[in-house]
Amino acid sequence: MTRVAKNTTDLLRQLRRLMVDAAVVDEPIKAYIVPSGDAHLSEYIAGCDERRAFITGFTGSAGTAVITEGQALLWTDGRYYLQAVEEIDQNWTLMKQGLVDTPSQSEWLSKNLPSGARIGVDPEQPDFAGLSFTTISSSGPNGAIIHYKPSPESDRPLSLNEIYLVDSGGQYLDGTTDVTRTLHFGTPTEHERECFTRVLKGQIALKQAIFPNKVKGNTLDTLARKSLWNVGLDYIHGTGHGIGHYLNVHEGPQGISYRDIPDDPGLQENMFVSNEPGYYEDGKFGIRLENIIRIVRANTKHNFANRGYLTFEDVTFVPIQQKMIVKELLTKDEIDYLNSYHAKTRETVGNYLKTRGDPASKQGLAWLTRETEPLQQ
Ligand SMILES: [Mn+2]
Repeated sequence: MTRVAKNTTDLLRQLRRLMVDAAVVDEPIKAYIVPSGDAHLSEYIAGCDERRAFITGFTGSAGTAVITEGQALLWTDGRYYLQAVEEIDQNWTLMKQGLVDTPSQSEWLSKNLPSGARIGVDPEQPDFAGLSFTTISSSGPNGAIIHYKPSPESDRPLSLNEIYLVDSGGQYLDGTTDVTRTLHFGTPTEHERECFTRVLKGQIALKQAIFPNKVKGNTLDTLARKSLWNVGLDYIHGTGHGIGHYLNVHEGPQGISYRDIPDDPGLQENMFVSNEPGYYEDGKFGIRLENIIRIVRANTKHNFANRGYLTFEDVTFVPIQQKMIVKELLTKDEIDYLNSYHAKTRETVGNYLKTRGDPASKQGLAWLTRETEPLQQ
């Protein structure tokens, strides 16, 4: 089979320009590594993951490219020496992996780069496959429409005087997400803050529930409403739905609702459900807070009838806006929960953002740090 080498002159020129572009990297990158594996480190990968083949022209299943300002090198093993020679153009140097004279990538980099030089690695492609449902992004009275879908006819500009609600989720190869946050960009009214705080108290009460194995979600629903009911408020949707794993974002049979779910088999370890109480005032605003929670074993002092006891752990980590909270309405236990939730959010999301050097991630990290400050008792 005769192969034709891919002309990579333009591609390399573009990549080298990006490696020093201040809008993309805050410090110039001296070497850029493009591995051939996908996000799962598989050797045989889908077309969309063929980044190394794209930049080098070499289509074999194993190989790593290293690009510096002046050189472009391809490491591959004995199975592919001949194929690589045919597929790479004159821009590339073949590094025959496995021969005694061939340095490893790290040996080559440490010998050829100045000390302290920055190296970039093509990020393992995120597993994002698409949205899990149409994003609900609603301002002011649109927020009171529980399944509001933005449209040119109903769109409203964001403002400093109205509550903003966003409910969004994605499909990832390793899971499905669904998260709602409610924010105010100006100064919320006392009433809006009280309603928000009561919704938050409901979300915390459900998250902290301890319950016997296989009780129906129906029996827990009241916990999420109690603080609203106390002052004569309520919401007319269920509190939690099951969620698929790279499947339907609403997936039964389990659920947490004031309505009876006839085929609910009862809540069991390792099921995932949403925890999303809300409050809506027609023509004015909508409030909803939604996390996905996982059912885990609880450590109880007793174990009546040997049923086993369960509780929930949070798997969604996004800050809860603190200006919306009336601290005096929270118990010490609720403040402790919120502070530990925010500490975990800062750690989990913050550590991820720190591994990325781009300006947007830096901005995100500064925002995250501000929004997860502990609430003083
Ligand atoms: Mn949901």
